[in-house]
Amino acid sequence: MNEIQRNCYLNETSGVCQVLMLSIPPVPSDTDTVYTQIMAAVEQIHVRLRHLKTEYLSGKTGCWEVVQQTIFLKDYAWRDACQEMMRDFYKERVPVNIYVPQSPCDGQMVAIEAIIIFREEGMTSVEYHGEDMVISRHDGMSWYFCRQQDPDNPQEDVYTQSLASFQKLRENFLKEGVPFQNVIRIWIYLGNITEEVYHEKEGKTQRYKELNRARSDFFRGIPFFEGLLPEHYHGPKYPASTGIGGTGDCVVIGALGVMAEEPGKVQVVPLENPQQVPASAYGEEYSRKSPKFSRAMAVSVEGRGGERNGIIFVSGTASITDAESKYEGDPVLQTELTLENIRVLIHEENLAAHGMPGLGCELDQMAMIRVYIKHEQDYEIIKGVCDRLMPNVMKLFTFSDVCRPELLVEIEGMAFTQTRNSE
Ligand code: 3EB
Repeated sequence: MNEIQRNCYLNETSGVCQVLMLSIPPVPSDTDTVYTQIMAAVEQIHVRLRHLKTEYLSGKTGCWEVVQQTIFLKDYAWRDACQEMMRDFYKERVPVNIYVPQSPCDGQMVAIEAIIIFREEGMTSVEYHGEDMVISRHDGMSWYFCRQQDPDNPQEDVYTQSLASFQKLRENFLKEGVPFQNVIRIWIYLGNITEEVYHEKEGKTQRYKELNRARSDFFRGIPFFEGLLPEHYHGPKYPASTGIGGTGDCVVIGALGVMAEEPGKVQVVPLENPQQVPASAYGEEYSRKSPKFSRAMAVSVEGRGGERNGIIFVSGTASITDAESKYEGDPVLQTELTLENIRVLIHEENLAAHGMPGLGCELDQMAMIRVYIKHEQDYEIIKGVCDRLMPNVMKLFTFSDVCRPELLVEIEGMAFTQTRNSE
Protein backbone atom coordinates (compact mmCIF):
# COMPACT_ATOMS: atom_id res chain seq x y z
CA MET A 1 0.00 0.00 0.00
CA ASN A 2 1.28 3.47 -0.79
CA GLU A 3 1.02 6.46 1.52
CA ILE A 4 -2.17 7.75 -0.07
CA GLN A 5 -3.99 4.44 -0.06
CA ARG A 6 -3.10 3.92 3.58
CA ASN A 7 -4.68 7.18 4.67
CA CYS A 8 -7.60 7.44 2.26
CA TYR A 9 -10.67 5.32 1.85
CA LEU A 10 -12.53 5.93 -1.37
CA ASN A 11 -16.09 4.68 -1.70
CA GLU A 12 -17.38 4.97 -5.24
CA THR A 13 -20.97 3.89 -5.88
CA SER A 14 -23.33 4.42 -8.79
CA GLY A 15 -24.55 7.69 -7.24
CA VAL A 16 -21.68 9.33 -5.39
CA CYS A 17 -18.01 9.20 -4.54
CA GLN A 18 -17.04 9.72 -0.91
CA VAL A 19 -13.60 9.81 0.67
CA LEU A 20 -12.59 9.38 4.27
CA MET A 21 -9.12 10.66 4.98
CA LEU A 22 -6.72 10.88 7.87
CA SER A 23 -4.26 13.70 7.66
CA ILE A 24 -1.60 13.47 10.31
CA PRO A 25 1.38 15.83 9.97
CA PRO A 26 4.97 14.72 10.64
CA VAL A 27 6.10 14.45 14.24
CA PRO A 28 6.98 18.09 15.01
CA SER A 29 10.57 19.27 14.96
CA ASP A 30 11.97 22.19 16.98
CA THR A 31 10.95 24.70 14.33
CA ASP A 32 7.37 23.49 14.04
CA THR A 33 4.50 25.45 15.50
CA VAL A 34 0.82 24.76 15.57
CA TYR A 35 0.58 26.83 12.37
CA THR A 36 3.06 24.72 10.42
CA GLN A 37 1.42 21.54 11.70
CA ILE A 38 -2.10 22.61 10.74
CA MET A 39 -1.00 23.88 7.33
CA ALA A 40 0.85 20.62 6.69
CA ALA A 41 -2.28 18.64 7.59
CA VAL A 42 -4.66 20.72 5.45
CA GLU A 43 -2.33 20.88 2.47
CA GLN A 44 -1.80 17.16 2.63
CA ILE A 45 -5.55 16.62 2.27
CA HIS A 46 -5.61 18.65 -0.93
CA VAL A 47 -2.47 17.13 -2.43
CA ARG A 48 -4.00 13.71 -1.97
CA LEU A 49 -7.34 14.81 -3.40
CA ARG A 50 -5.62 16.09 -6.57
CA HIS A 51 -3.89 12.74 -6.86
CA LEU A 52 -7.14 10.82 -6.34
CA LYS A 53 -8.84 12.87 -9.04
CA THR A 54 -6.29 11.95 -11.68
CA GLU A 55 -6.00 8.36 -10.47
CA TYR A 56 -9.66 7.38 -10.13
CA LEU A 57 -11.98 10.06 -11.44
CA SER A 58 -10.48 11.19 -14.72
CA GLY A 59 -13.27 11.92 -17.17
CA LYS A 60 -15.71 13.13 -14.55
CA THR A 61 -16.64 16.82 -14.24
CA GLY A 62 -16.82 18.16 -10.74
CA CYS A 63 -14.69 18.86 -7.73
CA TRP A 64 -13.93 17.72 -4.23
CA GLU A 65 -15.80 19.24 -1.33
CA VAL A 66 -14.49 18.77 2.19
CA VAL A 67 -17.72 18.63 4.18
CA GLN A 68 -16.49 17.79 7.67
CA GLN A 69 -13.18 17.85 9.52
CA THR A 70 -12.74 16.48 12.98
CA ILE A 71 -9.67 18.29 14.23
CA PHE A 72 -7.83 16.76 17.16
CA LEU A 73 -5.81 19.35 19.06
CA LYS A 74 -3.12 18.64 21.60
CA ASP A 75 -3.88 22.03 23.14
CA TYR A 76 -7.47 23.26 22.96
CA ALA A 77 -6.24 26.86 23.36
CA TRP A 78 -5.29 26.69 19.65
CA ARG A 79 -8.88 26.24 18.57
CA ASP A 80 -9.71 29.82 17.56
CA ALA A 81 -6.42 30.32 15.71
CA CYS A 82 -7.04 27.06 13.93
CA GLN A 83 -10.54 28.11 12.87
CA GLU A 84 -9.05 31.38 11.49
CA MET A 85 -6.64 29.35 9.38
CA MET A 86 -9.47 27.19 8.10
CA ARG A 87 -11.42 30.31 7.07
CA ASP A 88 -8.38 31.64 5.19
CA PHE A 89 -7.79 28.34 3.51
CA TYR A 90 -11.34 27.31 2.56
CA LYS A 91 -12.85 30.81 2.02
CA GLU A 92 -16.61 30.49 1.40
CA ARG A 93 -16.51 26.68 1.60
CA VAL A 94 -15.45 26.06 5.19
CA PRO A 95 -16.25 22.50 6.28
CA VAL A 96 -17.99 21.78 9.56
CA ASN A 97 -14.92 21.74 11.79
CA ILE A 98 -15.29 19.88 15.05
CA TYR A 99 -12.42 20.69 17.42
CA VAL A 100 -11.61 17.89 19.80
CA PRO A 101 -9.24 18.38 22.74
CA GLN A 102 -7.35 15.08 22.42
CA SER A 103 -3.67 14.50 21.58
CA PRO A 104 -2.71 12.39 18.57
CA CYS A 105 -0.67 9.44 19.89
CA ASP A 106 2.55 10.03 17.93
CA GLY A 107 3.21 13.46 19.42
CA GLN A 108 1.73 15.66 16.70
CA MET A 109 0.01 18.87 17.70
CA VAL A 110 -2.90 18.15 15.42
CA ALA A 111 -4.56 15.41 13.39
CA ILE A 112 -7.49 15.73 10.99
CA GLU A 113 -10.11 13.19 10.00
CA ALA A 114 -11.89 14.49 6.91
CA ILE A 115 -15.09 13.51 5.11
CA ILE A 116 -14.99 14.52 1.46
CA ILE A 117 -17.58 14.26 -1.31
CA PHE A 118 -17.00 14.49 -5.04
CA ARG A 119 -19.49 17.05 -6.29
CA GLU A 120 -20.40 15.87 -9.75
CA GLU A 121 -22.67 17.96 -11.93
CA GLY A 122 -26.24 16.70 -11.94
CA MET A 123 -25.46 14.04 -9.34
CA THR A 124 -24.43 15.69 -6.09
CA SER A 125 -24.86 19.07 -4.45
CA VAL A 126 -23.02 20.45 -1.43
CA GLU A 127 -24.27 23.49 0.47
CA TYR A 128 -22.36 25.45 3.13
CA HIS A 129 -24.87 26.95 5.56
CA GLY A 130 -22.59 28.79 7.98
CA GLU A 131 -19.83 27.17 9.97
CA ASP A 132 -22.07 24.79 11.89
CA MET A 133 -23.89 23.08 9.01
CA VAL A 134 -22.99 21.55 5.67
CA ILE A 135 -25.53 19.65 3.59
CA SER A 136 -24.76 17.17 0.86
CA ARG A 137 -27.47 15.78 -1.39
CA HIS A 138 -27.28 12.77 -3.67
CA ASP A 139 -29.09 9.47 -4.37
CA GLY A 140 -32.48 10.92 -3.35
CA MET A 141 -31.28 11.79 0.13
CA SER A 142 -29.64 14.58 2.10
CA TRP A 143 -26.89 14.37 4.72
CA TYR A 144 -26.64 17.11 7.36
CA PHE A 145 -23.24 17.56 9.01
CA CYS A 146 -23.57 19.67 12.14
CA ARG A 147 -21.57 20.78 15.17
CA GLN A 148 -22.21 22.38 18.53
CA GLN A 149 -18.89 23.74 19.68
CA ASP A 150 -18.96 24.40 23.45
CA PRO A 151 -21.85 25.96 25.37
CA ASP A 152 -22.38 29.67 25.97
CA ASN A 153 -23.02 28.85 29.63
CA PRO A 154 -19.65 27.53 30.86
CA GLN A 155 -20.30 28.78 34.39
CA GLU A 156 -23.13 26.28 34.84
CA ASP A 157 -23.03 22.63 35.84
CA VAL A 158 -22.44 19.84 33.34
CA TYR A 159 -26.11 18.81 33.22
CA THR A 160 -27.19 22.33 32.29
CA GLN A 161 -24.32 22.71 29.81
CA SER A 162 -25.11 19.40 28.11
CA LEU A 163 -28.81 20.07 27.90
CA ALA A 164 -28.20 23.55 26.45
CA SER A 165 -25.80 22.04 23.88
CA PHE A 166 -28.39 19.51 22.76
CA GLN A 167 -31.00 22.24 22.50
CA LYS A 168 -28.71 24.41 20.37
CA LEU A 169 -27.93 21.42 18.20
CA ARG A 170 -31.66 20.84 17.69
CA GLU A 171 -32.09 24.48 16.66
CA ASN A 172 -29.30 24.11 14.09
CA PHE A 173 -31.09 21.16 12.53
CA LEU A 174 -34.54 22.76 12.72
CA LYS A 175 -33.25 25.80 10.81
CA GLU A 176 -32.76 23.42 7.88
CA GLY A 177 -36.11 21.72 8.41
CA VAL A 178 -34.61 18.60 9.94
CA PRO A 179 -36.34 17.26 13.05
CA PHE A 180 -34.03 15.80 15.70
CA GLN A 181 -35.52 12.35 15.14
CA ASN A 182 -33.53 12.25 11.88
CA VAL A 183 -30.16 12.47 13.66
CA ILE A 184 -28.48 9.09 13.32
CA ARG A 185 -24.94 9.65 14.65
CA ILE A 186 -23.69 11.78 17.53
CA TRP A 187 -20.20 12.37 18.92
CA ILE A 188 -19.97 13.86 22.40
CA TYR A 189 -16.58 15.03 23.64
CA LEU A 190 -16.83 15.72 27.34
CA GLY A 191 -13.89 17.19 29.23
CA ASN A 192 -12.88 15.47 32.48
CA ILE A 193 -15.48 12.81 31.75
CA THR A 194 -14.84 10.65 34.82
CA GLU A 195 -14.56 13.53 37.28
CA GLU A 196 -16.79 13.34 40.33
CA VAL A 197 -19.27 16.15 40.75
CA TYR A 198 -21.86 16.91 43.36
CA HIS A 199 -25.46 17.68 42.52
CA GLU A 200 -28.06 18.92 44.98
CA LYS A 201 -30.61 16.23 44.22
CA GLU A 202 -28.39 13.55 42.66
CA GLY A 203 -25.81 13.66 45.43
CA LYS A 204 -22.29 12.47 44.57
CA THR A 205 -22.21 11.70 40.86
CA GLN A 206 -19.93 11.99 37.82
CA ARG A 207 -19.72 14.30 34.82
CA TYR A 208 -20.50 11.41 32.45
CA LYS A 209 -23.57 10.42 34.48
CA GLU A 210 -24.83 13.98 34.44
CA LEU A 211 -24.42 13.99 30.66
CA ASN A 212 -26.52 10.82 30.56
CA ARG A 213 -29.19 12.48 32.65
CA ALA A 214 -29.30 15.49 30.31
CA ARG A 215 -29.35 13.28 27.21
CA SER A 216 -32.17 11.14 28.64
CA ASP A 217 -34.22 14.22 29.41
CA PHE A 218 -33.55 15.70 25.98
CA PHE A 219 -34.28 12.48 24.05
CA ARG A 220 -37.53 11.75 25.91
CA GLY A 221 -40.44 11.53 23.49
CA ILE A 222 -38.38 11.93 20.31
CA PRO A 223 -39.71 9.35 17.80
CA PHE A 224 -36.29 8.50 16.38
CA PHE A 225 -36.11 7.39 12.74
CA GLU A 226 -39.87 7.52 12.16
CA GLY A 227 -40.61 6.62 8.57
CA LEU A 228 -37.06 5.39 7.93
CA LEU A 229 -37.01 2.03 9.75
CA PRO A 230 -37.49 -1.42 8.23
CA GLU A 231 -41.06 -2.62 8.69
CA HIS A 232 -40.67 -5.03 11.57
CA TYR A 233 -38.01 -3.31 13.65
CA HIS A 234 -38.91 -3.30 17.34
CA GLY A 235 -35.61 -2.76 19.19
CA PRO A 236 -34.41 0.36 21.01
CA LYS A 237 -34.32 3.48 18.87
CA TYR A 238 -31.44 5.84 19.58
CA PRO A 239 -28.70 7.33 17.40
CA ALA A 240 -25.26 5.73 17.31
CA SER A 241 -22.95 7.60 19.64
CA THR A 242 -19.51 8.15 21.02
CA GLY A 243 -19.26 9.53 24.52
CA ILE A 244 -15.60 10.20 25.17
CA GLY A 245 -13.29 12.40 27.19
CA GLY A 246 -11.13 15.38 26.38
CA THR A 247 -8.99 17.83 28.27
CA GLY A 248 -10.55 20.74 30.14
CA ASP A 249 -14.25 21.24 30.68
CA CYS A 250 -15.39 21.14 27.06
CA VAL A 251 -18.77 19.92 25.85
CA VAL A 252 -18.36 19.50 22.10
CA ILE A 253 -20.95 17.74 19.96
CA GLY A 254 -20.83 16.62 16.34
CA ALA A 255 -23.94 15.19 14.73
CA LEU A 256 -25.10 13.74 11.46
CA GLY A 257 -28.71 13.83 10.25
CA VAL A 258 -30.36 12.32 7.20
CA MET A 259 -33.49 13.09 5.20
CA ALA A 260 -35.00 10.95 2.47
CA GLU A 261 -35.99 13.19 -0.45
CA GLU A 262 -37.56 10.30 -2.32
CA PRO A 263 -39.60 7.98 -0.12
CA GLY A 264 -38.43 4.36 0.03
CA LYS A 265 -34.90 5.05 -1.20
CA VAL A 266 -33.39 5.28 2.26
CA GLN A 267 -33.67 3.04 5.26
CA VAL A 268 -31.90 3.28 8.60
CA VAL A 269 -31.72 0.77 11.41
CA PRO A 270 -30.12 0.92 14.87
CA LEU A 271 -27.94 -2.14 15.45
CA GLU A 272 -27.61 -3.83 18.80
CA ASN A 273 -24.90 -6.34 19.69
CA PRO A 274 -26.12 -9.82 20.66
CA GLN A 275 -23.15 -10.04 23.07
CA GLN A 276 -24.08 -6.82 24.88
CA VAL A 277 -27.07 -5.46 26.73
CA PRO A 278 -28.41 -2.37 24.93
CA ALA A 279 -26.75 0.63 26.60
CA SER A 280 -30.20 2.09 27.20
CA ALA A 281 -30.90 -0.96 29.41
CA TYR A 282 -27.73 -0.71 31.55
CA GLY A 283 -28.41 -0.96 35.30
CA GLU A 284 -28.26 1.98 37.67
CA GLU A 285 -24.82 1.01 38.97
CA TYR A 286 -23.37 2.39 35.70
CA SER A 287 -25.47 5.54 35.53
CA ARG A 288 -28.78 6.35 37.20
CA LYS A 289 -30.11 7.45 33.82
CA SER A 290 -28.76 4.97 31.29
CA PRO A 291 -26.76 6.11 28.24
CA LYS A 292 -29.16 6.41 25.32
CA PHE A 293 -27.37 5.18 22.21
CA SER A 294 -27.41 2.23 19.85
CA ARG A 295 -24.29 0.15 19.17
CA ALA A 296 -24.31 1.21 15.51
CA MET A 297 -26.54 2.69 12.83
CA ALA A 298 -26.82 1.17 9.40
CA VAL A 299 -28.02 3.33 6.52
CA SER A 300 -29.15 1.68 3.32
CA VAL A 301 -29.50 3.71 0.12
CA GLU A 302 -30.86 2.45 -3.19
CA GLY A 303 -28.32 2.75 -5.98
CA ARG A 304 -28.94 3.41 -9.68
CA GLY A 305 -28.66 -0.22 -10.68
CA GLY A 306 -31.07 -1.52 -8.03
CA GLU A 307 -28.23 -2.45 -5.67
CA ARG A 308 -28.28 -1.15 -2.10
CA ASN A 309 -25.37 0.77 -0.63
CA GLY A 310 -24.81 0.55 3.09
CA ILE A 311 -22.98 2.76 5.52
CA ILE A 312 -22.48 1.47 9.03
CA PHE A 313 -21.61 3.95 11.77
CA VAL A 314 -20.14 2.03 14.68
CA SER A 315 -20.58 3.69 18.07
CA GLY A 316 -17.80 3.90 20.60
CA THR A 317 -17.23 0.29 21.62
CA ALA A 318 -15.36 -1.06 24.61
CA SER A 319 -14.38 -4.21 26.46
CA ILE A 320 -17.90 -4.91 27.67
CA THR A 321 -19.91 -8.14 27.59
CA ASP A 322 -23.55 -7.97 28.65
CA ALA A 323 -23.22 -4.76 30.65
CA GLU A 324 -19.99 -5.62 32.44
CA SER A 325 -16.49 -4.33 31.84
CA LYS A 326 -14.07 -7.20 31.13
CA TYR A 327 -10.31 -7.68 31.52
CA GLU A 328 -9.58 -4.91 33.96
CA GLY A 329 -5.94 -3.87 33.68
CA ASP A 330 -5.23 -5.82 30.46
CA PRO A 331 -4.99 -3.61 27.37
CA VAL A 332 -4.42 -6.54 24.97
CA LEU A 333 -7.48 -8.51 26.03
CA GLN A 334 -9.58 -5.36 26.24
CA THR A 335 -8.67 -4.39 22.69
CA GLU A 336 -9.33 -7.91 21.42
CA LEU A 337 -12.77 -8.04 23.04
CA THR A 338 -13.59 -4.55 21.77
CA LEU A 339 -12.76 -5.57 18.20
CA GLU A 340 -14.65 -8.86 18.63
CA ASN A 341 -17.68 -6.81 19.71
CA ILE A 342 -17.38 -4.72 16.55
CA ARG A 343 -16.87 -7.83 14.39
CA VAL A 344 -20.12 -9.38 15.62
CA LEU A 345 -21.97 -6.07 15.36
CA ILE A 346 -21.22 -5.43 11.67
CA HIS A 347 -21.29 -9.05 10.53
CA GLU A 348 -23.77 -10.14 7.86
CA GLU A 349 -25.60 -12.31 10.37
CA ASN A 350 -26.34 -9.30 12.60
CA LEU A 351 -27.34 -7.04 9.69
CA ALA A 352 -29.74 -9.72 8.40
CA ALA A 353 -31.20 -10.13 11.90
CA HIS A 354 -31.90 -6.38 11.93
CA GLY A 355 -33.70 -6.40 8.57
CA MET A 356 -30.80 -5.37 6.31
CA PRO A 357 -29.60 -8.56 4.64
CA GLY A 358 -26.62 -8.25 2.32
CA LEU A 359 -25.11 -5.20 4.01
CA GLY A 360 -22.81 -6.80 6.57
CA CYS A 361 -19.02 -7.00 6.37
CA GLU A 362 -15.87 -8.29 8.05
CA LEU A 363 -13.72 -6.37 10.52
CA ASP A 364 -10.86 -5.86 8.08
CA GLN A 365 -13.23 -4.40 5.48
CA MET A 366 -14.05 -1.35 7.57
CA ALA A 367 -13.20 2.04 6.09
CA MET A 368 -11.63 3.41 9.23
CA ILE A 369 -11.48 3.27 13.00
CA ARG A 370 -10.69 5.78 15.69
CA VAL A 371 -8.99 4.35 18.74
CA TYR A 372 -9.24 6.29 22.00
CA ILE A 373 -6.53 5.27 24.45
CA LYS A 374 -6.56 6.10 28.15
CA HIS A 375 -2.90 5.62 29.13
CA GLU A 376 0.12 6.67 27.09
CA GLN A 377 2.01 3.51 28.02
CA ASP A 378 -0.67 1.32 26.36
CA TYR A 379 -0.43 2.94 22.92
CA GLU A 380 2.05 0.57 21.23
CA ILE A 381 0.32 -2.48 22.71
CA ILE A 382 -3.16 -1.43 21.62
CA LYS A 383 -1.93 -0.35 18.20
CA GLY A 384 -0.29 -3.75 17.81
CA VAL A 385 -3.58 -5.57 18.40
CA CYS A 386 -5.46 -3.29 15.98
CA ASP A 387 -2.82 -3.70 13.26
CA ARG A 388 -2.87 -7.48 13.74
CA LEU A 389 -6.66 -7.88 13.57
CA MET A 390 -7.34 -5.23 10.93
CA PRO A 391 -4.17 -4.79 8.86
CA ASN A 392 -5.99 -3.08 5.98
CA VAL A 393 -8.00 -0.54 7.94
CA MET A 394 -7.14 3.14 8.30
CA LYS A 395 -6.67 4.02 11.96
CA LEU A 396 -6.42 7.14 14.07
CA PHE A 397 -5.09 6.90 17.62
CA THR A 398 -5.67 9.59 20.23
CA PHE A 399 -5.23 9.82 23.98
CA SER A 400 -8.40 10.43 25.90
CA ASP A 401 -10.23 9.35 28.97
CA VAL A 402 -12.98 6.72 28.71
CA CYS A 403 -16.18 7.00 30.75
CA ARG A 404 -15.69 3.97 33.01
CA PRO A 405 -12.49 4.10 35.08
CA GLU A 406 -11.49 0.50 34.26
CA LEU A 407 -11.86 0.81 30.47
CA LEU A 408 -8.46 1.34 28.82
CA VAL A 409 -9.61 1.70 25.22
CA GLU A 410 -12.67 2.61 23.16
CA ILE A 411 -12.99 2.13 19.41
CA GLU A 412 -15.46 3.51 16.86
CA GLY A 413 -15.53 3.43 13.09
CA MET A 414 -17.30 3.32 9.76
CA ALA A 415 -17.87 0.72 7.07
CA PHE A 416 -19.21 1.00 3.53
CA THR A 417 -20.97 -2.08 2.18
CA GLN A 418 -22.98 -3.04 -0.89
CA THR A 419 -25.46 -5.74 -1.82
CA ARG A 420 -24.91 -7.71 -4.96
CA ASN A 421 -27.02 -6.31 -7.75
CA SER A 422 -30.42 -8.01 -7.58
CA GLU A 423 -30.93 -7.91 -11.36
C1 3EB B 1 -20.13 1.47 26.54
O1 3EB B 1 -20.25 0.56 25.71
C2 3EB B 1 -18.85 2.27 26.50
O2 3EB B 1 -22.46 7.52 26.32
O3 3EB B 1 -22.65 7.95 24.19
C3 3EB B 1 -19.55 4.08 24.27
C4 3EB B 1 -20.20 4.80 23.25
C5 3EB B 1 -19.74 4.45 25.59
C6 3EB B 1 -21.03 5.85 23.56
C7 3EB B 1 -22.17 7.30 25.14
C8 3EB B 1 -20.59 5.51 25.87
C9 3EB B 1 -21.24 6.20 24.87
O4 3EB B 1 -20.98 1.71 27.39
C10 3EB B 1 -19.04 3.72 26.69
